[in-house]
Amino acid sequence: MTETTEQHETTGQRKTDTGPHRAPAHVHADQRDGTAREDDKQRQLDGFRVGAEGATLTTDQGVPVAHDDDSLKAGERGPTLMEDFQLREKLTHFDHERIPERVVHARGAGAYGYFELYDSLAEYTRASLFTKTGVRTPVFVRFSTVGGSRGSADTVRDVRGFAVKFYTDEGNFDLVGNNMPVFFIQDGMKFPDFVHAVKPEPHNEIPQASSAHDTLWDFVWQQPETMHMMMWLMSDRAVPRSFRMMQGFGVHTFRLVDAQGRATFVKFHWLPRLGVHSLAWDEAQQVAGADPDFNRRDLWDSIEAGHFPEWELGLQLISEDEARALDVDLLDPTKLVPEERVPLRIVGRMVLDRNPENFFAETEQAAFHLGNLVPGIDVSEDPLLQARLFSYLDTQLIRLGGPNFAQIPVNRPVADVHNNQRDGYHQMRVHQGESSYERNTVGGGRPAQADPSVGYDSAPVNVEGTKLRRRAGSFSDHYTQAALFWRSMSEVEQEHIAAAFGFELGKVGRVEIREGVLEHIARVDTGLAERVGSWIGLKPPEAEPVGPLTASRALSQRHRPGDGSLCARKIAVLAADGLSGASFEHVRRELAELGADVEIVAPHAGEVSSEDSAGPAKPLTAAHSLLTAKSVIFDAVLVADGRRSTDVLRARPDVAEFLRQAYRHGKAIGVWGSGRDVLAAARLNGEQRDAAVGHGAGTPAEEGVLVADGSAAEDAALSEFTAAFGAAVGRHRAWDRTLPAKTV
Ligand code: HDD
Repeated sequence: MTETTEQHETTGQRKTDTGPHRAPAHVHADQRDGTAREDDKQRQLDGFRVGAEGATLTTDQGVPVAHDDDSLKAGERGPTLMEDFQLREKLTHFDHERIPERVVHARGAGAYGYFELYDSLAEYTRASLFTKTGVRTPVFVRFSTVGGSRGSADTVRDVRGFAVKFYTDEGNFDLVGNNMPVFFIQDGMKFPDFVHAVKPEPHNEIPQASSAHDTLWDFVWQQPETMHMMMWLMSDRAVPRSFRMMQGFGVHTFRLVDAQGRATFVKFHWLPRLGVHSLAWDEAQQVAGADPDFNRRDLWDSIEAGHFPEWELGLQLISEDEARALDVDLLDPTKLVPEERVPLRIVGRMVLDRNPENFFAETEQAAFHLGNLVPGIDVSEDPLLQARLFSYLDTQLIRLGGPNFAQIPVNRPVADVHNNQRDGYHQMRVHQGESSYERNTVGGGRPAQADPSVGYDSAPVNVEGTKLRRRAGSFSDHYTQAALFWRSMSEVEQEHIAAAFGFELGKVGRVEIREGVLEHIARVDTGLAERVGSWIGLKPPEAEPVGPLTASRALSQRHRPGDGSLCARKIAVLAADGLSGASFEHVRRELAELGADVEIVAPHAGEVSSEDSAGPAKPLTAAHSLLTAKSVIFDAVLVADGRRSTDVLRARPDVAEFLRQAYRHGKAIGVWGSGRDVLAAARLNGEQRDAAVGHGAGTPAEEGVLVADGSAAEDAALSEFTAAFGAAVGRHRAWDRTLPAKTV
């Protein structure tokens, strides 16, 4: 233990908490010009960070260990002695190294950063985080899947958790949301049922991290309030390309409360700078095998590379009067308020600029709680939200082993903590003084209750009613918004939704469940039910269409393309010995300048020989062989020029498959010089490709397929090609190319 840690642990939350400051490793100097607040959390964590530089191995008691390879035995070949305290301590610690995984959202990845307010909401709330413009409030964010175990794959079809902990100067505020704006159920009473239904089935614990099984769809059949959320779950939103490319939503309606106690309903939205982008379902399934850590790795790598993920925070602010005029009940978490009806007010941005240093200590031990509220922010009467207020604190008690988990470094507020909550497992603070109760005279009346002007106060909401167990009548329409979502989708998105229903119901064994769900789908849209029915061999029943027939453009991912930048997009360059080094370097440099991560994939990893017109040139390095790199882990593919290289590539079936797969998944494909021959040999789409090859530099032969003519030796032509290719990658996919009518 370092001196700093020792000092920290005995001084608790006093000002000495903020140990020696170390600049976050990956934050550029010019991005550190905010107020000091941004660094408060990192300074606090510094006091807990322990490095091993120059250290000697010791026991937990600090006793130096000189021999760590053998246990203490009675004779060289004799039994191990009970008195071997080194062995016992080592094994005991190891035996207890696991804590229960989260009962939902077990698999996740987190990062630190800051939230910066640029539009004050002082007219609505007294929360300092939403009133002091320019201030950077530190945050820790954890993204997650919901159903899978801690070791499950990232790219499964699922909702993604989007939990943000704001370390404000008034205490921690947690916004524990998802990447979808609605939820499966309306009342927390059904949460354990829903989770039991979606998790692996109890008799054989199959399937892992998948909703495609009987019990989940049985639940859907029996509980049609799920229908709106099931539309989202069957959509591309459930297979995000990257955590950096997801929207986030607080889901419930909350309240902002001003100093006079006036409350305004609020819904929180996070908008990714890179736009909202997804994987193709076929691709997502393959990535789960090729790189189960795909989303986690992407988050980590982009932060390490300095491409800091960024979101804007948008709020829908709704007064009590406006709420009454809406045609949805704001307390129903299966409903959203279309942005066309209540536009977003963009108030700030969140940037994630630092990876945790230890997964267990920080990400695994992070404890979020919907009830972590700060003055000026309050909950609503949404019955799902109300149940959550109980569940989060409760679950942390078992998961983190006692009531002192708020003292774990990642969970500690940067605001001072003083109260009379004492003792319990793992108390880290040494409280001084004789009193541990409030009100007291023995301890000088301290800690004293805060002045009402700074203390937390609930919104003075009028509540009265008769005790009853009943669902509000205003919650009863389960189909209109599901239909709104369907009608708002582009042709490609609709195609994916229909196929997803077909896939999931196709995995359901009981025909009565398929039929029951198809009836619900028919009530959403008969055309959709026809398409799903054709996948599962059932004729859908007749159903009246729900009305009114409206659409919300804002619900379609197509309307959120993002800024088109290539931040940490992964591009594979197919090449073999003899590639044209100069043109490769030219293309690589220009794409890297746009932020892309360009890697050579060759028949073998390691050194690849290169040539230019004068003969052999400086060898290049292949990051992957064709064995370790599948097309699915890249965003786009290029085939490099170089006759010797392309002669090898065009004869290889794995290269053809690489290109065909990228093509099927709508990815940008670019070839220059003799790379054209490899594209032709791959016959991406039957014979069609042969005819298409032969356009000028940067001219798309087809959407997202770019071919540079000749040897593309002239720099200008190659730059034109690279720019056009970069733009295609920035558009994420040529999705229309993948529509069934357009593929053979
Ligand atoms: Fe929950 C974890 C989001 C409904 C009970 N939830 C959890 C996490 C997220 C959400 C992002 C992971 C936090 C982390 O990264 O550690 N949950 C939601 C959203 C919901 C929702 C957006 C609906 C709008 N949850 C919900 C209900 C209940 C819970 C109705 C129970 C009544 N959720 C939990 C939990 C978890 C949890 C059991 C598991 C681990 C944890 O809390 O810390 O308490």
